[in-house]
Amino acid sequence: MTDQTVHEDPSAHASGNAATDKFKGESVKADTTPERARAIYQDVFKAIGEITHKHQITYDEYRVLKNWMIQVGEYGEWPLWLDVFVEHEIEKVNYDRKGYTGTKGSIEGPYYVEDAPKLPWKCEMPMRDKDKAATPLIFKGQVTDVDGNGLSGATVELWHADEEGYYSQFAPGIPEWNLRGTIVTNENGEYEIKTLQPAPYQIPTDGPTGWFILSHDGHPWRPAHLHLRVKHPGYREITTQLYFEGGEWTENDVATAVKPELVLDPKKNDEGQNVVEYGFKLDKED
Ligand code: MBD
Ligand code: FE
Repeated sequence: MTDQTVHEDPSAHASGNAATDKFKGESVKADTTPERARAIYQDVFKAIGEITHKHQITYDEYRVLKNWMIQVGEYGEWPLWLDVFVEHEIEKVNYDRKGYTGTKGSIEGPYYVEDAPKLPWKCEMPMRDKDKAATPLIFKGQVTDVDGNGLSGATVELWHADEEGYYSQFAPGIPEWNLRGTIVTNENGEYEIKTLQPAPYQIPTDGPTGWFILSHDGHPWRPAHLHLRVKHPGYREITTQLYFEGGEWTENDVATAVKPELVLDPKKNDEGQNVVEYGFKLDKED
């Protein structure tokens, strides 16, 4: 393999470090009291103690763990590893509360970028000629309140991977806002977006998150998905993902982030485009 082909590939190092750099730009704070912090840390260490005894963890294994954690940091993969293996439970605890009847949420993942360019309600996502060679996907619907009233001027942020499974800004050689946009709904809350049918996403296997998966004979795949964030003043914003019926890995997502309410079933139109309608229902802000 020549040097060039290595650098063409978005390696674990490159995508991990890009995700870490992006996250470092965010403001990070929580108003956790010392009492709450103590209760949480005591439970965490109790669980670690129990697991250590139950499995009689060896010194070799402890040293492998230490080395692996160092590598996760060096590859910039903490955002990736945490979002794949931990975020789904955090999402359920925080957004799947009783009393909300709006559209289900799902994890944000490591590749969201805010302030994607605004697009009109009926639009085509920014894409390259090679993206246009993929199967087009027409995604249309309406943002409403829980009673079905259209929400005009709502924003639907959409971001997803290209047909090869790469995200702009996290893999080299892709235009900055490729397959990213902030769509503004029309007077009835509607949108009609032309994009491409995404492909399954493979967690890089040349970095510590991939090694972790391979070490327990797991698979590194997420099903094909669209990421969305839907907002309107006065309503609870939704961060979610949509998946595809019958798609590879939809039943077996490495990130455990598929919910049955979030699976689309597009139909082909006469022009060979996939067409699907899906609406977003927003709960009132509490
Ligand atoms: C992704 O595309 C993603 O959505 C998540 C949650 C983790 C890794 C890659
Ligand atoms: Fe994703």
